[in-house]
Order: sequence, then structure tokens, then C-alpha cells
Amino acid sequence: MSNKEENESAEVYQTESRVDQPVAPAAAPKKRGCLGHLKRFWWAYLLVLICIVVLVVCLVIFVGVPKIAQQKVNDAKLEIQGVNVINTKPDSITLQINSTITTDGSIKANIDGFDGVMYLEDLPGQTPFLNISFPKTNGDKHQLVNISQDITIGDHDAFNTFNIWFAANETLNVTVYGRTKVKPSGLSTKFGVTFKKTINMKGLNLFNGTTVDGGKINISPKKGQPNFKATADIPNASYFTLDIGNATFTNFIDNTNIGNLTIPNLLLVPGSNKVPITANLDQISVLQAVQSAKYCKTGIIPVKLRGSAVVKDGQTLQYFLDGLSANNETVPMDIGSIIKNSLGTTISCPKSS
Ligand SMILES: *[C@@H]1O[C@H](CO)[C@@H](O)[C@H](O)[C@H]1NC(C)=O
Ligand SMILES: *[C@@H]1O[C@H](CO)[C@@H](O)[C@H](O)[C@H]1NC(C)=O
Ligand SMILES: *[C@@H]1O[C@H](CO)[C@@H](O)[C@H](O)[C@H]1NC(C)=O
Ligand SMILES: *[C@@H]1O[C@H](CO)[C@@H](O)[C@H](O)[C@H]1NC(C)=O
Ligand SMILES: *[C@@H]1O[C@H](CO)[C@@H](O)[C@H](O)[C@H]1NC(C)=O
Ligand SMILES: *[C@@H]1O[C@H](CO)[C@@H](O)[C@H](O)[C@H]1NC(C)=O
Ligand SMILES: *[C@@H]1O[C@H](CO)[C@@H](O)[C@H](O)[C@H]1NC(C)=O
Ligand SMILES: *[C@@H]1O[C@H](CO)[C@@H](O)[C@H](O)[C@H]1NC(C)=O
Ligand SMILES: *[C@@H]1O[C@H](CO)[C@@H](O)[C@H](O)[C@H]1NC(C)=O
Ligand SMILES: CC(=O)N[C@H]1CO[C@H](CO)[C@@H](O)[C@@H]1O
Repeated sequence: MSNKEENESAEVYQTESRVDQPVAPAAAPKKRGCLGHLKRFWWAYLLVLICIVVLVVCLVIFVGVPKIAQQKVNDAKLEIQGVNVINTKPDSITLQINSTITTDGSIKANIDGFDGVMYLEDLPGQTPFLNISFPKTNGDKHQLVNISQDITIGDHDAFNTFNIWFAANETLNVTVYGRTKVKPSGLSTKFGVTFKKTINMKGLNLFNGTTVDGGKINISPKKGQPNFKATADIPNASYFTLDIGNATFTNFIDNTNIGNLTIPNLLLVPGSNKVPITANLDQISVLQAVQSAKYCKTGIIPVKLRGSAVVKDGQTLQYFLDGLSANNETVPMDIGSIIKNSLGTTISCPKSS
């Protein structure tokens, strides 16, 4: 039965081949159909197979690997341990960053250094406020990436705005963005990847929690001398060290300007900053305020401070001034105790008439 069928198909084949190729070899018709086909065209199958292998390898290398590389870059964690903003000048700063990049370490790859930008993630427009050069890194599980660069402030408005946010906000999101190339070890090709990390960092939160201690009033200071001295404890919840310089603030009690306060050579470090402050206060206004019904009971007055000058080596640092003047910082001052300690007078409330 099967034999017969085979013979029939062989006959058909023979007929066809006779039509198409009158000089077909006599042996061909005897071969079994499928196997014969394979034997005759093995080279074609091999070619197809090679093509598929090459295609798959190419796809893996040129589509898969870049995708994996990008995925690995996306998965890598950038953490910042410290930032120093020093050598502060009107148009430039030295920026030092200690950071770590953590990966799962599953891929060995060299990542080229690149020029990136930093911008405020949550400010529409996302205008870069700094250009920054990242060094080359590898895919190691845990790497230190320490940067120290002299940076020219290219966009003053954007940099000033960053400083305003940094001074005012409890937290802020800063994105580091750049395009670079990855070379997985074992491959000779480099693939373009995007490096984009948003860091949720702590800002200065308007120095919330600042205290003033050891205040001393000098009723009749020499000309040009301050009439108030104290020690302020300024908290810095961020990991930034800022070389601010001589910072002067205008002080207000409610809406009344009561004079200026200066913090000389302010170098703000992370954590607690105990710094001397001097002030020239309008003593009559302060006395009136502390004796008013509003404040006489406790003697504690929430004094508002607004930056009015930031000068370093004779030059105004506008970006810090913007940061310190865009909002009022409120500092509760125990004026009652200060008066008592300095002058021996106890503040009493006005007699209600
Ligand atoms: C980085 O770490 C070194 C060594 O601990 C330290 O001296 C330096 O101040 C740090 N820099 C920053 C920006 O945190
Ligand atoms: C890099 O920063 C780390 C802290 O993140 C510090 O321990 C290390 O000493 C720094 N290295 C250099 C060369 O500053
Ligand atoms: C960053 O560098 C580019 C090219 O040099 C420049 O056009 C841009 O203004 C710079 N941006 C900042 C914020 O410095
Ligand atoms: C950060 O502070 C700025 C300036 O005070 C403010 O306009 C902005 O809304 C704040 N952003 C966030 C995300 O809190
Ligand atoms: C920053 O980003 C985080 C998570 O992406 C978000 O929860 C937060 O509201 C953003 N804004 C601030 C000011 O932290
Ligand atoms: C300021 O700090 C006090 C505690 O010291 C806290 O109760 C208050 O919520 C803080 N305000 C802001 C705006 O973070
Ligand atoms: C700071 O306080 C003063 C006095 O109350 C007020 O005139 C000024 O508008 C305040 N500034 C801001 C930015 O709130
Ligand atoms: C406060 O400081 C400003 C700017 O530094 C200055 O113009 C002003 O005269 C000072 N006021 C007082 C009362 O010292
Ligand atoms: C701050 O002011 C004092 C007195 O005017 C000056 O001697 C000092 O050099 C100033 N500091 C800075 C960092 O400019
Ligand atoms: C992160 C950090 O150091 N925060 C500190 C900022 O300053 C206040 C006051 O000194 C400290 O309580 C915080 O721990």
C-alpha cells in the first residue's frame, strides 16, 4: 500500500522533473521525497540556519544588550554622601560630590565619562542649573564616585532658583541627566545609554529649628559696633557644605524692621552650626514689641530674618542672597530673658486700663 503510493508520487515527480529539467540525473527519482530534498538542499538549510543564528546574535548584541545595558543603568542607584560648594565666587564655584553607584554587579561593563546636567525635577521647564562632568565607571556592585570640579555658572537664573528651592524646601528632587556609552566586557562595541537619576535630597527648610543663645545687649555701643551679640545654632538637614561668606539679614518683628543681623564668614556644614551673630537693632522698637500684649507674657518673639546681603571677599554672591532673601526665616528669640540677663530688667505686661 505505502509502496504503491510512493511509486505513484515518484512517478509524478519524475513527470515533473522531466518537464522542467529534461536532463535530470537518472538516480534522483529513486530517492525518498523528504530525505532526498534534505540531501539535495542541505546547504540551503545550513545557510538559513547560519542566517538565523547570526540574526539572533545580532539582535541580542545590537538590540538585547543595549536594552539590558540601559536597564542596568536605570536600575543602578546613585546615592550622595556629601556635597561641598566652596571657592564660591559670583560666577563660579568649586563643586565636590562624594557619591556611590550601586548595581547588582551582574554585568561587567565600562561606562564612559560624560557631561551631564542637573535640574530641578519638579520645576516645569526643567532648565539645567549646572553642567557637571561624570567620571567613567564600571559595573561593579559598589563604587565610589567622587567629583571635584570648578564650575562656571552658565545660567544664573536657573542657579539662583535652585538656591531658592534649596534654602526653602524641606526636600527637593534634583535630576542628573546625561548621555553616555557602555562597553560590556567581551564585546568590542559601545552602546549609547541615557543616564538619568533623580535624587530626593533634603533642603535647608528655612533653617527651621534655629535657636539663639547667650544674647547680650549693649545699650551704648561704640560707633560702628553692634549692640547685640549672641550665638545661633543653625541646623542644616542637608548634606551640603556651603561657603556662604558674610551674610546679613534684615530683621522684622511682625511688619516692623528692627535692624540688621550679621553672621560673619558663614560656612554652613551638615548638622548643627553654632555661629556667632552680631546685630544692630532698633532697641526702642524691640522694647516696645516685647512689652506689647502679644509678647509680654513669654518674652519670646518670632523674629523674621530676610537675607539682605551676602558678601564674600568683597563681592556679592547673588545666588546665596537669592536663596536667603526669597523667603523669611523665622527664629524665636527669647528677648525677655536676654533683656533680663543683660540689663537686669524684667519685662512686664502693660496694665490693662
Ligand atoms: C569626601 O570624603 C572625603 C574623605 O572622607 C572628605 O575629606 C571630603 O570632605 C568629602 N567630600 C564631600 C563633598 O563630602
Ligand atoms: C570618596 O568619598 C568617600 C565617601 O563617600 C570617602 O570615604 C573617600 O575617602 C573619598 N575618596 C577620596 C579620594 O576623596
Ligand atoms: C552647559 O553647557 C552648554 C554647552 O557648553 C551650555 O550651552 C549651557 O548654557 C550650559 N548650562 C549651564 C547651566 O551651565
Ligand atoms: C520649593 O520651594 C519653592 C520656593 O519656595 C516653591 O516655589 C516650590 O513650590 C517648592 N517645591 C516643592 C516641590 O516643594
Ligand atoms: C520628589 O519625588 C518623590 C518621589 O518621586 C515624590 O514623592 C515627592 O513628592 C517629590 N517632591 C519632593 C519635594 O520631594
Ligand atoms: C519646624 O520644626 C518644628 C519642630 O522643630 C516642626 O514642628 C515644624 O513642623 C517644622 N516646620 C517645617 C515647615 O518643617
Ligand atoms: C518677610 O517679612 C516682611 C515683614 O513681615 C514682609 O514685609 C515680607 O513680605 C516677607 N517676605 C516674604 C518673602 O514673605
Ligand atoms: C542693613 O543692611 C543694609 C544692607 O547691608 C544697609 O544698607 C542698611 O543700612 C543696614 N541697616 C542698618 C540699620 O544697619
Ligand atoms: C567678612 O567681613 C569682615 C569684616 O568686614 C572681613 O574682614 C572678612 O574678610 C569678610 N569675610 C569674607 C569671607 O569676605
Ligand atoms: C542630616 C543632618 O545632619 N541633620 C541635622 C541638621 O541639624 C539639626 C540640628 O543640629 C540636627 O538635629 C539634624 O540631625
